Amino acid sequence: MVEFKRSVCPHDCPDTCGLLVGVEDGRVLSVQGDPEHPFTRGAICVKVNHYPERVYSPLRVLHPLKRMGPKGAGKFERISWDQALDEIVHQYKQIISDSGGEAILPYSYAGTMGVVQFHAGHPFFHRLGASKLLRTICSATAEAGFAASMGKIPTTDIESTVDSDLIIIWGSNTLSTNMHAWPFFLEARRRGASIVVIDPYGNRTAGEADRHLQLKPGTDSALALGMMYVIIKEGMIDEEFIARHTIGFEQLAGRVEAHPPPLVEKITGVPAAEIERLAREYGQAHAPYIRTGWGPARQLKGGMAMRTIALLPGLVGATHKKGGGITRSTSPAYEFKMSAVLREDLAPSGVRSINMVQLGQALTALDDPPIKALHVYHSNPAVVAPDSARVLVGLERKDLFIVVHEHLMTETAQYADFVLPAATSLESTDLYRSYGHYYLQMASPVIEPMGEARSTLAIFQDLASRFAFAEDCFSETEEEIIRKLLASGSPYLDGITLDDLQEGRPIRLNVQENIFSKGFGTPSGKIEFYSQSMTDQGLDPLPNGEPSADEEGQGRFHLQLITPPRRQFLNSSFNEIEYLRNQAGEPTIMINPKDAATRGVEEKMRVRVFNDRGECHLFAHLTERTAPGLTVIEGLYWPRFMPKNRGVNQLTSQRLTDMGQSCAFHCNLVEVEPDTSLTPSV
Ligand SMILES: Nc1nc2c(c(=O)[nH]1)N[C@H]1C(S)=C(S)[C@@H](COP(=O)(O)OP(=O)(O)OC[C@H]3O[C@@H](n4cnc5c(=O)[nH]c(N)nc54)[C@H](O)[C@@H]3O)O[C@H]1N2
Ligand SMILES: Nc1nc2c(c(=O)[nH]1)N[C@H]1C(S)=C(S)[C@@H](COP(=O)(O)OP(=O)(O)OC[C@H]3O[C@@H](n4cnc5c(=O)[nH]c(N)nc54)[C@H](O)[C@@H]3O)O[C@H]1N2
Ligand SMILES: [Mo]
Repeated sequence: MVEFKRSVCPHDCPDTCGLLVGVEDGRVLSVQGDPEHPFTRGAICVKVNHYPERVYSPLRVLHPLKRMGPKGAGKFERISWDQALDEIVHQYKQIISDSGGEAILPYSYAGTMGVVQFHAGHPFFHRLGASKLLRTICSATAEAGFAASMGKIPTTDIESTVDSDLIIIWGSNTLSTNMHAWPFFLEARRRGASIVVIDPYGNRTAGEADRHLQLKPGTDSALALGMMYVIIKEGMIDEEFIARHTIGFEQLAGRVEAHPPPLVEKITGVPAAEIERLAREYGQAHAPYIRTGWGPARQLKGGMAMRTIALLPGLVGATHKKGGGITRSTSPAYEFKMSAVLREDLAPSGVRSINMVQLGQALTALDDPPIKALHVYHSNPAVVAPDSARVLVGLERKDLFIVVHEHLMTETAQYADFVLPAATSLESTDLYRSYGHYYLQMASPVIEPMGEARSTLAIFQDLASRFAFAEDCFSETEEEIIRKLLASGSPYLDGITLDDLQEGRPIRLNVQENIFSKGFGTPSGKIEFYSQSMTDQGLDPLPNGEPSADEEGQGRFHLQLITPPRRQFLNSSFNEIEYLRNQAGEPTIMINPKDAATRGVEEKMRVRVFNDRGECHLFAHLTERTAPGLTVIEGLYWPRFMPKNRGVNQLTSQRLTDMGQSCAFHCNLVEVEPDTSLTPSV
């Protein structure tokens, strides 16, 4: 008989869905949404709907494997756990005695968002004295830019937006990447709100919106300043709110003077009349609301872009209007006692940090000591990290020892010396926060681990015991760790216990109806139009409308390229599912018909896309959904499913953004030409 068991989606997505998993005779038959989850309400995405095909994928790694052939050739033999861990420990000890602990680099990100497993390697690598990894690849810039204006605080509850009368979706493909927000926006629309999308291309969400402002990538700060110009000039500001809850209005108003809509049109490509119209709607709405995505921040000046967008609510008092406000992330409300889990105190003082965005550089150019061992888990850097050509040169180094824990035989795993089989979320215990809603949920295993798969925590505890590390953290169970996490004293977690969580249902945090009612998280406690902390970082204290630009190859490569997510994949995950690959279709580049015509490119033609960093091959899709001068590649296909085995991150750069040191994934210049090499398509 099929039994339905509660679980939680572990993937890196704001929605953190409640799941009901159909299990019979210890086998997962189906994965559905849990109708009792108040935010996700029984709906799940097409990806997780196909989860059984991931759990039982022919590419699933079921046993520890040791490399047999040359690096990257994908030839492995099955070995025992003891042999694998003994040999890894032997190598690490050798490297530490030859070159010091810093020659070892952990590389992990958000394969699972479970708080326990996500952080399970931190104490081990700190105790080992390994180089620290700065986990900046995704949200660090958005977070830092937003924090300069409003502080590092939780933001508007998406559920409250049903009372908004103007919803601006600013650089988020909500329908694909945060789909459970959409029903709340639709309810607001049913009650009279309009939905406006601000995005460089006509993504799925723009297709369903009332209006789409198609700005040039990297010009958000200018656009927001243009809106401020109209709001201030036409007297639509909330003076009382500004006096009580903000600082620096006079300086801001001075800066805004230089951004009249006709000038902003030249920078952004958005017609001045459209800027004026949106500014008036925003200034006059009863409860204007902004959903910011991560897109505006994936630019070289992305921190400034997010900071400027986050100042708009301050002009009109939107944060204190029911239904209004701004949502970036909800995660700052999950105030766990992280120090007990991270154990940074175990790290030797002064140990170096390496930014994960610059993996290519770290593996090929770093000295004193060079990286001798790379330990990858919860991430697929051969595909997701920028500047793949450099990353691959690094991974191919014969003197680099690589360990990869994975569910699947990914591109990265193929370079490993040892591949360790990882348990999925359906096979392990964890606690899940969300960055899109305010429900905390715990999941216990619903099936036994497949093959010899083990959880991240179990693997690191076994490695620690081989090093004879004696601290408590190397022997605690998931439940003990969760209990520690909850004991932070945070009012948001007040009253939530392990016992409650073990029942498996989502539990709402103690968030007040207006999340901003306690003020803002900046040094002044107010929204900072003028920011001293920006000055302290050597940055402009006021919003600055200069656009972001890829400086490499200007004048030679004439098309901008953005590389946003695709509905059927989650970053590089879900490529393993044939159904989703078929749904995604062949990898394509969207190009405006005008740009295609001048390059002799026709619909469905195979093209070479290139710049100084690298090249990849895709199929052209000629469409007005992208403006002249802009190309779009949606989704991270595994290189093995791309012509000539080259992924899109061949084209992106390791340069760091202005704030938070993240990656400018959407700030690239490329050229496109017909692919004259006649290899048949994949
Ligand atoms: N189906 C699916 N869902 C996902 C993911 C996935 O890969 N697939 N990824 C997950 C992860 S890890 C994350 S972080 C989130 C990301 O979710 P999003 O924020 O939706 O993704 P982004 O890549 O940041 O791109 C968002 C939008 O920003 C636009 N954009 C690019 N440059 C600019 C710019 O300069 N200004 C403006 N205004 N817009 C710009 C892009 O065209 C895109 O439509 O989604 C999560 N959900
Ligand atoms: N060009 C371009 N590149 C991008 C982006 C973009 O928009 N454009 N988006 C960026 C963003 S927002 C992000 S967040 C990063 C994401 O980068 P990653 O965090 O590396 O994301 P995934 O590609 O999903 O790879 C996660 C891997 O972890 C594995 N995994 C999942 N669960 C577990 C587990 O429990 N244990 C172990 N051991 N492994 C597990 C999965 O099988 C998968 O191979 O990519 C970035 N890269
Ligand atoms: Mo991300």
